[in-house]
Amino acid sequence: MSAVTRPGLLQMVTSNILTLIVNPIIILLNFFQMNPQHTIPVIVDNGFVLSESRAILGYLAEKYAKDSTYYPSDPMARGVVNQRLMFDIGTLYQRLLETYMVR
Ligand SMILES: N[C@@H](CCC(=O)N[C@@H](CS)C(=O)NCC(=O)O)C(=O)O
Repeated sequence: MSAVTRPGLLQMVTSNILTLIVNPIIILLNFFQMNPQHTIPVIVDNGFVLSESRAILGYLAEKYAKDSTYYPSDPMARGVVNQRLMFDIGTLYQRLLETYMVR
C-alpha cells in the first residue's frame, strides 16, 4: 500500500491544507474587525486596540515609559518630538505628492 493511499493520510493532509487556508482567513477577518482601517501597525494592549504608528508610539511612551527622554513631559521638548513625529505625514508626503504625483 502506497503512502498516498494509506488510510488516514489523505484525511490528515486534507485537514492540514484546510487549516492552512482557513486559519489565515480567520486571522484576517479578526484583524479587519479589530482595525477598520486595515493598516499596520496595530497594537492590542490588554484588550485596548490602537492603530496609527504615531498614536501607538505616544500611547506606549505615556503608559510604559512615563518619564523617558524618548517622549519627554516638558512641553517644549515634547513639542519638538511631536514636530519630528508629524513632519513626514504633515509636510513631507504632501510635498512629495505635489512634486511627483499630482499633475
Ligand atoms: N498613517 C498610518 C499608515 C499605516 C500604513 O499605511 N501602513 C501600511 C503598511 S506600512 C498598510 O497597512 N497598508 C495597507 C493599506 O493601506 O491598506 C500609520 O502611520 O500607522
